[in-house]
Amino acid sequence: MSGDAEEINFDGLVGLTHNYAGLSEGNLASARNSGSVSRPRDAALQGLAKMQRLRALGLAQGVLPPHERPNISWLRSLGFSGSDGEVWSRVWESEQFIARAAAAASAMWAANAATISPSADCADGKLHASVANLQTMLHRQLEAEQTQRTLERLLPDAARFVVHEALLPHDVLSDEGAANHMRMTGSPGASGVEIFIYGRRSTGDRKGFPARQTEEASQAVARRHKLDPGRTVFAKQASRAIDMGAFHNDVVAVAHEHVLFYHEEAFDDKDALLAEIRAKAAGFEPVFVEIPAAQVSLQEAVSSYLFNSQIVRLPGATSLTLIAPTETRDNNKTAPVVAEMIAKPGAAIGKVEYVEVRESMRNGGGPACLRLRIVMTPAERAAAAQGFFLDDALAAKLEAWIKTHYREELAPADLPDPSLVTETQTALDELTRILPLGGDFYPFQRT
Ligand code: SUG
Repeated sequence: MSGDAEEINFDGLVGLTHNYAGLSEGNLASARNSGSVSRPRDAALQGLAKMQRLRALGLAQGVLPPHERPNISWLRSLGFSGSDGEVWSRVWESEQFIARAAAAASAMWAANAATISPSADCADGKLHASVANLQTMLHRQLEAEQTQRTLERLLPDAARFVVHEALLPHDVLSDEGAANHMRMTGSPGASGVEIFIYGRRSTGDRKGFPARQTEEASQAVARRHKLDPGRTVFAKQASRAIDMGAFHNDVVAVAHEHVLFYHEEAFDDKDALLAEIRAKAAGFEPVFVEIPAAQVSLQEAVSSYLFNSQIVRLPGATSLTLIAPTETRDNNKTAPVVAEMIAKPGAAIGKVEYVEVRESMRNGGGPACLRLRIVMTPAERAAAAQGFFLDDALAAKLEAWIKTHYREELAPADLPDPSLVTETQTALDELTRILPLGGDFYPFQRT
């Protein structure tokens, strides 16, 4: 396979209704900040600044659009009627939980949009994407349909790309996308070992916080992507990690190229997992960078989001770079651990860059949650819709668009305001002319 393939991060642009509604049981930050005043404009600018920072470091970067929120077409399907503004006012009068779900800007966490398998791993030589059903949380399940449209716009060439619909949204097939999927490889374009981490099998008998990924869903995605069973690994996340607030695997582990960076207590049977990765790795020697619980407890891993970092290889670099949240730098347990790790001679991860994504962090979304990784060969990159790749001109347009349309603050009491509907629709309509989305991308444009 092509040695020139490149992993491209596609970040979700933070939506105009970014707010703290406490919608995600088991996500401690979401619960803690429930009811706080959010700052949508800062949130979107922080996300854009992270994308630009990675570009400045020499990496390719893409962007994915927010979804239509408030989600008026969904509310109409529940029987609310009248003008769009009236629909929005009426749902708040009788169904506040549903109203909050309809306002969530959670599509920003693109790591949950889909699971991606590069063409080098798939038996038919195509790049496969499976939209995640996100069925555990009502506000997140609403994302699947629009994500499908986005990925079909981004990856339009059926001869090269397969975009699979979300699995049937049921408890047994619960799927949260790339947040529970890792890939290890000698170089991005070579075939790799795909690692699926699930929290339970079937409906399970778990007490505790919800396990959002089932083994059945992971197996189905691997089958659909035509992965080689000899290069595919399935492993269970430690239940204790979930109960301590690691609602996705990417809160306690992240992999890039030959390196797996993880917390000692992330997995149910760590030794079996590492042995299977070693046995299935062909053409490269896996490196396991484990952070012991004695140095960073699970609780500190969750509050600092150390493992919700991106790992990247900067052009020409011999070691990898950790793109970590500033919360990791400001935590007196994790900051020295990172400093020590990168200072070791011959360290696999030899550099750290801290990024500020505070508004997203306060809902449990760190740097790694905000991006969907897609490994593309040069031919695939050329076949993808070019308007989703960030350059300075697009970044300037997006920045101006955010500054024009986003509210500075959004308090819980502001959400029922019917002018929020007009405001968001006006902004999103304009966005469909900045990104290659077209005049029928959002449901409100089709009615
Ligand atoms: O699904 N938070 C998201 C955070 C997703 C983080 N993604 C990854 N780990 N990859 C979630 O729990 C909170 C919304 C609110 O409470 O308003 C929320 O949906």
